Amino acid sequence: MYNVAVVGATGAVGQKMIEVLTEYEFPINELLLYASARSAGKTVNVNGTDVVIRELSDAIYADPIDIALFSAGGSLSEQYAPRLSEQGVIVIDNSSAFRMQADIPLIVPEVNRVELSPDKTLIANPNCSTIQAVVALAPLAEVYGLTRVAYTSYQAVSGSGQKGIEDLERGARGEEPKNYPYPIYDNVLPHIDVFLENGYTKEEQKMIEETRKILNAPNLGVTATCVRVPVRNSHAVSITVTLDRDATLAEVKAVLADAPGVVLMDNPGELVYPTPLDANGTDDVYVGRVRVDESQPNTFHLWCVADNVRKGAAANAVQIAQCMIGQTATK
Ligand code: A2P
Ligand code: 11C
Repeated sequence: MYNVAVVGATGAVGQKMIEVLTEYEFPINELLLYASARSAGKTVNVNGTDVVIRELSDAIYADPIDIALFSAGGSLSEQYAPRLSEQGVIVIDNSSAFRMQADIPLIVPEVNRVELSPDKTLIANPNCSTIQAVVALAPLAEVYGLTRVAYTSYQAVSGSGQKGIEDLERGARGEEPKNYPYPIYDNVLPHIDVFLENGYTKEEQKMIEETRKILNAPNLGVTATCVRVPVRNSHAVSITVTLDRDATLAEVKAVLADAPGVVLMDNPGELVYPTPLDANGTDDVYVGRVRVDESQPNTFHLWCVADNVRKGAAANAVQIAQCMIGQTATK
């Protein structure tokens, strides 16, 4: 049994972490919840027990924590996670603060859990749109090798946390947005996170770099266009993938049907393809619309959908924790 901390326990992802820990019956001795001074002293009912929220401060270093799940933003992770991990706490960080550091594992259990080791106690949880895409790509990478990947994402407002959801609701009431620069209601925005000098957004750059790191393919050609859509929850990613070796459509579908964490939902004749509403509340990655890209050799299109707050964040973090304590990752 472990003492488990959730840092950012009142946030969209933090709350889902608590829910997933309970649902997966994670072996918890004591659950310690941290948030800002605004929330300190409030209680959260977990499995019938009221847990008091603590204010995040240096006092955390003296608290009896075995495993800490961080989702309170990158700067707080930078401030607290390294020292806790040096003290031997297993820290799983949902921010982008450490993801691209060479000595820090960036883990999606279905793909690269072998990179976990007991002495690396600070572990990064990837970006939500990257997680679902690599779950679909990894089995193809293993069997055929990948030459090039092009993503276009359709990302739900819950990816921006509560303030994204509120902007969608504001728009539905005819009010102006407060979080996004333009209305998200009745609209789509080709803009997630800040713009970089090369014209990409930071979200696009994250998808590119994190894909290469997780698939252990530093030279893989990857490009991305990330788009915010007026959907409350669950991201979709359209993937165009060029394989190193020849494959038929039937072979590609068979590999995906067998892949861990993937549910193939692909029967256009019966109008079977995944949508965000299918993925909500689940931890699988749904793949459909698998077809040959007739414009280029050895290239396939995939449409993949997953719950960005669960598999894209909270559930993936808890699954990493399960791997670290030697449990089989649950779904
Ligand atoms: P709080 O609710 O007290 O502000 P989200 O990503 O959904 O916006 O959630 C952010 C999470 O990070 C919340 O739990 C929030 O707590 C927490 N948080 C924000 N700022 C701080 C801070 N300065 N110290 C501790 N936790 C913080
Ligand atoms: C979004 N993917 O949908 C983002 C949210 O690096 O963990 C998660 C950002 C991150 O806006």
